[in-house]
Amino acid sequence: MNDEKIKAIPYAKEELHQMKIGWIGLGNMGIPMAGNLLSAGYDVTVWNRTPDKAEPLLARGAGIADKPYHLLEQCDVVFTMVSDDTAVKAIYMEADGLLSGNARDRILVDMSTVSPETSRFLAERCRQAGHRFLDAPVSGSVGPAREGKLIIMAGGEQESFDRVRPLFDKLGKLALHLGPNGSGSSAKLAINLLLGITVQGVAETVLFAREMGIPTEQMLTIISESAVGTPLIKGKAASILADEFPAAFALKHMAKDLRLARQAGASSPLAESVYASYQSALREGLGDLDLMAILRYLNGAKVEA
Ligand code: NA7
Repeated sequence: MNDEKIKAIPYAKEELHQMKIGWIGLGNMGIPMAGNLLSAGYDVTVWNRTPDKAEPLLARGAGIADKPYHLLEQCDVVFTMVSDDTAVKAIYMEADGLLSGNARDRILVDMSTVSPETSRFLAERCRQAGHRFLDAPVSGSVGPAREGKLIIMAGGEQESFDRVRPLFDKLGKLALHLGPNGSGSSAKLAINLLLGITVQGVAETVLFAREMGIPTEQMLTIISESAVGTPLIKGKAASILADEFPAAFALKHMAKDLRLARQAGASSPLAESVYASYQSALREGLGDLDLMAILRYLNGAKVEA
């Protein structure tokens, strides 16, 4: 690898805004995140499989590339924020993919939630192509993404992390370097195991209380004010009361994360239990709703039993 060229990537404070940023993946998370980099004054160019989704960002001054590898040629740092392992591998490895062009010495940052194995695979392919790679998935859904308050868990070389850090600071309230490639993805699977368990725990508690005649609104207040009350539960209360679950974090993504955690070796009683229920909810067509719709699935399962 040509280290001189890598050192030439501008990262001195006054030069940061000269860095050209590429952003791939304009879903629920990608749009507000790329938007925060634009708001911070960065030069951002985007690519999305469905180009129409770029329009709100183009209206705010973003550029658009017609192929992922063109984006890499134009940019110093390229972020990906897409659905899953298949999507991110396609974006890196396909004919028009990031690694198919002639660019060298870039920093590629995958913020999607994928398996640690996929992160290590992409890191190695990037290394072979003369680039550096960070796996840097996030904890937090659309609200924190909009507010720039995500938690970013990164794996890869410390030096790459340090260079990208000012950008992470625009996307999140906390960015942690956890170790070599794959560490970020591993930490993400662990925190999302807790998220899946917590959300199912709230759903089970509300349903149990309802069965005993306790009104849901009051039960949610009790939970929120108790020792286990969290911003998550407060944030989901309106949705539970309305029985409407527009996706802040889609249930299909939680089902994927629990599957990946299981593949990575999570086999505890709770991990097995939530894995099974989110997969069943997915099969019942609840995947595009918010993960809190696990309540609807559990309620249905209770009625059927
Ligand atoms: P969304 O809102 O479902 O958005 C998914 C994005 O991934 C969107 O830009 C998709 O493009 C893109 N995508 C999906 N499959 C592909 C393939 N095969 N090729 C290229 N692009 C693809 O997800 P979120 O923003 O909520 O979540 C993103 C990640 O954060 C995910 O890993 C979560 O678990 C956490 P489209 O617009 O459909 O063309």
